[in-house]
Amino acid sequence: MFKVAGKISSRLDSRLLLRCSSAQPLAPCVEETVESQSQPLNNASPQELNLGDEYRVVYLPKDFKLHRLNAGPARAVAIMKSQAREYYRQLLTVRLLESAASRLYKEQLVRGFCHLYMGQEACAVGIRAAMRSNDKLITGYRVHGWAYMMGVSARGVLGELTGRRSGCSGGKGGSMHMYGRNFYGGTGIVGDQVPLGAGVALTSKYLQDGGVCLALYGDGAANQGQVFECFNMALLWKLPMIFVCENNNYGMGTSSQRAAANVNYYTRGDLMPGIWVNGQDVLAVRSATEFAIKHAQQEGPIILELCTYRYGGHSMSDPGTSYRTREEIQKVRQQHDPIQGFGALCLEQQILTADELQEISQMARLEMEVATRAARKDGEPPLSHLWSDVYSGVYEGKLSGVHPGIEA
Ligand SMILES: Cc1ncc(C[n+]2csc(CCOP(=O)(O)OP(=O)(O)O)c2C)c(N)n1
Ligand SMILES: [Mg+2]
Repeated sequence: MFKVAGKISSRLDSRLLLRCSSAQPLAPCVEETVESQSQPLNNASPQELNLGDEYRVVYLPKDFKLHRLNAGPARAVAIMKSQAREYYRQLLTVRLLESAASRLYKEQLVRGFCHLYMGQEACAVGIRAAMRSNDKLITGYRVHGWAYMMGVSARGVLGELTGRRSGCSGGKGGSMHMYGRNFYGGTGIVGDQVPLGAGVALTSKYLQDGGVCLALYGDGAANQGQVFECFNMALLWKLPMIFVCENNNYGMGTSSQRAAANVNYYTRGDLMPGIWVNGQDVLAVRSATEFAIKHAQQEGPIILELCTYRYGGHSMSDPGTSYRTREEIQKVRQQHDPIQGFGALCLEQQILTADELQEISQMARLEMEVATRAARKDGEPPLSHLWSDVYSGVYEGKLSGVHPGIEA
């Protein structure tokens, strides 16, 4: 239990501030240190921070980098105890979900492609924490964790992977085709989520629903022409859109250094503002997304580059060690892991106790065990469902060349 009273400026007691340990930059962008560019500490008002009774104010260890912006996201951020519990639970659950997916794949219960999100969890949890109920999101094929974050149950995700009727797409979508409320998936074609996201943002603008659309794409996808076309259209039409480049340093078997002439993805929108963010820090991602949502609504599109790292290969069929070293992966795991980092922060700031972290972990493990069991045992969709869900209406038996099937 902790309570702090008074104005934000007086709360910024040095005891509450975290400072970064200055790591030497190596190949992956997660190793970078950043010169200070952000706003002064007293830029955020208590109202804006929406403080509860129990909270800490944390000073983000790594600064943001700004492109075409005079001021950036708040670096002094408040976190309530209830939020800390939830973020830790979500970070762990997304990690455990992917471990379960990996196990099921190795048991050959998941067929086809399977792209895991391990290492990038803070991106999803931080963005989700900042999103409002009318904001929308679309991402690529690395989608399992995102489906969970957008309201699909662990059973719905794992059941979809194993082709069960209990899966979130009825067992017919598989690894890359998961959807939810305000969640547009799940797309297998590299980069195509960006124009689709621009369409979603255009719809929000047209309907004046007050929402913004976040379109997530990788550093590899960032080199596609369609992404630049969307930058242009979004700027021209002032779309309420956030382009989120999850820079995990690698495409499919290639490092970003070899594939891109400009690896500063946050600067690649030309006239469009952009922000570089430490994507391993859930609170930095939350702060940047809150800033970007306001910007997208009031001014128009903006780019967030989330500097992150994926532990696994590109997909389950890629060992992920032919284009990077095991030592590099190990180093990021040990020094920049988003879950360990957030857990350590909670302990250091006395937001949560070791027992509380342990309890959250046990609950998350239990949830995943139950979901995994269901994903192994739930029934498959019946044969009669083979031609349903192709069109939005019900056309079974009415289309030429389609014959009624065998009922289950
Ligand atoms: C249009 C298209 N081209 C190529 C592929 C094959 N492909 C799948 S993922 C990928 C690399 C994408 O890398 P990145 O955008 O960095 O995302 P990450 O896998 O790192 O999350 C490629 C080339 C594809 N699916 N679609
Ligand atoms: Mg990548």
